[in-house]
Amino acid sequence: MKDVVFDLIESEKTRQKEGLELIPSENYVSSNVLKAMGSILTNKYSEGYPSFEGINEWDEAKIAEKVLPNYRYYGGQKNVDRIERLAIDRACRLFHADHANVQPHSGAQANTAVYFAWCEPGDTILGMSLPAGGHLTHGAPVTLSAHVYNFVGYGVNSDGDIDYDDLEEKALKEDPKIILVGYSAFMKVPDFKRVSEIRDKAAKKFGHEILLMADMAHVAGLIAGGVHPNPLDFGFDVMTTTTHKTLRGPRGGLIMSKGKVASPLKKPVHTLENIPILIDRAVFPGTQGGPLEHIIAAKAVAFGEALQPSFKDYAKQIVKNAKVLAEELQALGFVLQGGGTENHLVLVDCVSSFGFDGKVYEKALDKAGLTLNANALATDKGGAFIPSGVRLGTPAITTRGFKEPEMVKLAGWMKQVADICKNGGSDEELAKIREEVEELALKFPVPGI
Ligand code: DSN
Repeated sequence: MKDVVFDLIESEKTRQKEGLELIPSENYVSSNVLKAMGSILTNKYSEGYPSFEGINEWDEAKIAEKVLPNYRYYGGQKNVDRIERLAIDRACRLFHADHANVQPHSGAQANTAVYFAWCEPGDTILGMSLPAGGHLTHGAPVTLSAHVYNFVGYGVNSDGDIDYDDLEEKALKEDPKIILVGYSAFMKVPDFKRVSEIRDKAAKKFGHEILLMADMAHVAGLIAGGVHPNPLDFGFDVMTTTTHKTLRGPRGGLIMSKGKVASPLKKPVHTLENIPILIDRAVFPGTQGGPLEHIIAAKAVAFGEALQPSFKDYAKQIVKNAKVLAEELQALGFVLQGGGTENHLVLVDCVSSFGFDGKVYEKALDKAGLTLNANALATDKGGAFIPSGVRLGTPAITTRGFKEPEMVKLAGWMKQVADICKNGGSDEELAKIREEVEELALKFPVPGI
């Protein structure tokens, strides 16, 4: 008997093919990534870790043929160990890290593990506040992170950039154990060097080590592709990310670190140098059980793809497309937070642009086959329920092969939808735009479908 779930998957395939995906945190994976995710590796338990011997050798053939010693709690690990080692080594190569933990099930799990590795309950963590563009797990009151740790938020200035003076003042006042840079709705390139200098100053003042952490979930693919600076090159100790956004891998998390790599079996001294082992112990057994080896295999495949020269072209095109889209929208009268973009993401201030909120615009765009999400702005009084803006980005459409001319078309449709909303237009008018969107979308296939 055919399960109705498969009918729904077919229907979702059609939605993905016929519409345009503009949510800046979404992407389309390759058929090889899909193949690894759907493999029999899901049958295997493998709590623990493969050996870290020979790390940084980057000798894939050797890893593939050698049976490695391991730190696992179940037998039958010979293939899983080699796959996980490949994922670790490729992640280290991509991001200039000394060590990588590829087991976090998500970005939220990755962040939780880092906090748990370095902090005691009640310790202070300095992070960008949610309304300013930070992530839920950076201390939003409804999350576990805020329940366990004392999060202090810094904000953005009127240009939409990090308010570095605010960050410095709080770092020197609040005695943080972690300083965290990362965001979900931010269109500037952070000054990692400046934050690193602030950390050093605060560490000197308070007389203890402070962990410098970057949550680069949104821009990891841009870093891998060489079009965004890498925090690990600027004195950061740890970088977390999801693997499914610009990085174009399976849905999951990843933690990269600088420091000494050693056996996770023995509890190390609590120093920054030992952060790789502290993190491994915090992921398993600290906060997770069995790793998802089918997802880890898909991560390895995606990292392999990101190491290819073509990925650099992809990353470059994401940013080029976002810049053209931002310019076109501005030329059509859209007000953008930050006055444009330096990465993959654009934040439209709908209230200032058209006088209606982001939810109204999101719903109308959806009817026209354009998917994005309503988003609060830094200055928003309405919060997450009546957001003034919408957030959109170019990673997914760039994967489909969209270039500058398609950005011009897209901006035009967005303007038409805004005008229809403003003039109280009908669903029929939106459906007409949808037909045009569909016609263009079908000319650019979605990988794996
Ligand atoms: N939910 C993600 C985003 O859309 O930005 C953040 O984890």
